[in-house]
Amino acid sequence: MRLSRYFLPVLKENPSEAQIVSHRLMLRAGMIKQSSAGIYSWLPLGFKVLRKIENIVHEEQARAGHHAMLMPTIQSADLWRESGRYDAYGEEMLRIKDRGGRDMLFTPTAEELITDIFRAHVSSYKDLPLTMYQIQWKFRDEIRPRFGVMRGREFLMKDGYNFDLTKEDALHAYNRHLVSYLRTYERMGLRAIPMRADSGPIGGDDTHEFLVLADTGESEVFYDSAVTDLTFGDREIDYDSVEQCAAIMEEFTSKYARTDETHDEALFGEVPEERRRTARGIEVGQIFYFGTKYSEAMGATVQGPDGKNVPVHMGSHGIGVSRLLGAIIEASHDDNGIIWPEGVTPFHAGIVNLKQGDAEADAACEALYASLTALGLEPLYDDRNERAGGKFATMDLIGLPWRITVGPRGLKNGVVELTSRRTGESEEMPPEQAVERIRDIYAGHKHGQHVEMMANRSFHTYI
Ligand code: 5CA
Repeated sequence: MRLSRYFLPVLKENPSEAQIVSHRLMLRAGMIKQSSAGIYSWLPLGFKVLRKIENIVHEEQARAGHHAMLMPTIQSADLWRESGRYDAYGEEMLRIKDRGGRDMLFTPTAEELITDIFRAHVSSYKDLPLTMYQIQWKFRDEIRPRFGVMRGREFLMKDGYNFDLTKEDALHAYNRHLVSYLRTYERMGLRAIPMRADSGPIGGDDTHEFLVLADTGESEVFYDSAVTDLTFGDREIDYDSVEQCAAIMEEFTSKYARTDETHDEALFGEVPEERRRTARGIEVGQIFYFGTKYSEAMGATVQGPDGKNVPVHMGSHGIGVSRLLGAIIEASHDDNGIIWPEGVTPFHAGIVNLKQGDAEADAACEALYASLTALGLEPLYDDRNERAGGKFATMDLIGLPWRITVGPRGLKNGVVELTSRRTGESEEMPPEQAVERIRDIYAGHKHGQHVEMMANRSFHTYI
């Protein structure tokens, strides 16, 4: 992409309505624009990152054996009356009437609709286990939408639902989700810690939230500092293996880590004092096992091996896809702007031309642009007629992890400059070498950036 042709409405001033850094930077970097309280348009740069995050979620869901699907945002109230949640959900649910006076609603979550699909089509235990998920917009009429995409009213969520014959099978599905979420967040450059939580309006006893530690987080959390040393890395695991998933679940959840809703002072007191931490966190996902709550209420049964009909055991599993942009920025920025982790960066590298119009500099930039593009990478070339300082400020603000700076002086010696956004370190090298370095960084990137780029094509060919 050439910046002169891109739509990147950056703001020089700090927007006064933004209280936290991620909201401020998303507005300043021209990623989002508020349309009404807690409802945002996604401008090209923000939308690109949103799609990258979605792609990682899709890939990791596929790896765990879950099936992608899509359900409507507007649903009939009737199903919600069956489960008893139409009244129970309260003011957060946006209720609508259609022209025939029928009660409709904008989905805040989709347990009822998926259970209705299940009961219409599945009647035997032989079709289990089954997990389906979607990435779809949700609406919750939050009392206090704030912090930009962090607590929106309209927000993008991955919601997945498992159907199993027995409680044991459903608990395996729960563990499998936990494992796949660990991997999902790490690919986004995040450390999200599973913490025992409260189930709220979804219901059930077993639930963990995934929290990214940040001072601006809305949740108060208590944990044993040993949990922050755990990483999933690029372990190969068999998601069908009950033992492997249970072992990872045990490894990541046996140490004390709880949100304030489930915090237990006495238990916390058993953690060695020097490892006891109280902090704030951003909830980027939550998994639930709620057994037969919905299947019993809505008659979702299967015939078991003994010929008897039994309600299926279920759970639901959410990832805050749009909230993740805010969480990643809270975890990765400096005074000059965003610092995107390689896994989610909107462009792989920026090219800054220090002297637009200089024949040699222009040609070198064009050559870099063509070489990176030919490798399947997406560069952002700042080809505007602007001062170098302004170009650097824009690149720093929008946070591309790598920048190649090209100027007549360097070119006289046959070199360009490669700069890391994270460390600020620069190195001079011939242009071909800079291209190779960027190629290697993304090829060697954790969990296979190559696979991710292939998926970009298959999932979102319309971009
Ligand atoms: N049905 C279940 C799981 S699919 C469910 O709705 N879970 S949830 O309520 O925990 O939401 C899942 C995730 O969506 C949360 O962990 C959070 O990351 C995100 N989320 C929830 N409310 C908002 C909001 N108002 N703005 C942005 N993200 C939100």
